[in-house]
Amino acid sequence: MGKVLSQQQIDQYRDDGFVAPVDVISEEGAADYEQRLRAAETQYPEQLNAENRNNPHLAFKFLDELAHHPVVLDAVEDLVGSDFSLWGSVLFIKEPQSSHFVSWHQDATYMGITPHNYVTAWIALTASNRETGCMSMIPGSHHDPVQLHLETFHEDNILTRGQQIQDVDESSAVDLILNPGQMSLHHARVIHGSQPNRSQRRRVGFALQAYMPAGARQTLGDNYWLPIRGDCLQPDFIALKRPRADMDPEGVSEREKANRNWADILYRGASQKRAY
Ligand SMILES: O=C(O)CCC(=O)C(=O)O
Repeated sequence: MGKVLSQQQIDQYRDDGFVAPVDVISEEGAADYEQRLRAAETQYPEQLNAENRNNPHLAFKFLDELAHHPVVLDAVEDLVGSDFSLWGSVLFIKEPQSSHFVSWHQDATYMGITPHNYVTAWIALTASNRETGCMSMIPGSHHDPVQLHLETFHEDNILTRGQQIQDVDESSAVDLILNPGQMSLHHARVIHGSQPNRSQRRRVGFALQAYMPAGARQTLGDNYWLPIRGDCLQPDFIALKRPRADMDPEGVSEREKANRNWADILYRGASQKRAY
């Protein structure tokens, strides 16, 4: 038994590479965060849009709050131990009746972080289900190495390179149905993807991507990290700061620095580069 996860959930993560659903905040709490997000998108459209969706927790206090939510951190601790930091975050938003999707992929492929023992917490701020385009996972696929990804750059594919693993056996896929305020946790190598949002509602996921246990390090770019719990920093780590308010100028510049570094890593050697 962990601090938040049951022994069965911890075993499921080890065996399958993911666990869901885990309650984080109430549905009302999630609706409140979603409202704050919408207000921030309206007020700062150049800071929060489909092409500027990475690391918003470094510039917006209400998202930093979610990244430090004790239930999220306790669940992560149950999976990776008590010393860990946060690499980044992504807002995965699918507008109502939009064609955007996420192809089958493994996060570890282009992240540049080794070893692959890190975990993403994906928090649903609105309902994530088959109709709105929830994530699906291939159980046990994290036991295999990183597989060949075809870089499609498909315009509806939300992933940076539209990277896609071919010939995935979809018959074993598990859909992660989440109510607003619930989260899923997934391993760096588990194969996953998601379908378009065919509903009239927005699907908003905030992915803390990812929490890294002590010892994990960036090998392709600068080692920028947000220290989270315990003894998590190494000598060449550069610690990022937390924002003191929404659009705190220091936070905005921390985010820009981290985003430039992340884009360089994600597009290293790519034949094309998109705006995010
Ligand atoms: O939000 C989605 O549909 C996909 C997110 C994803 O691939 C991830 O969090 O690793």
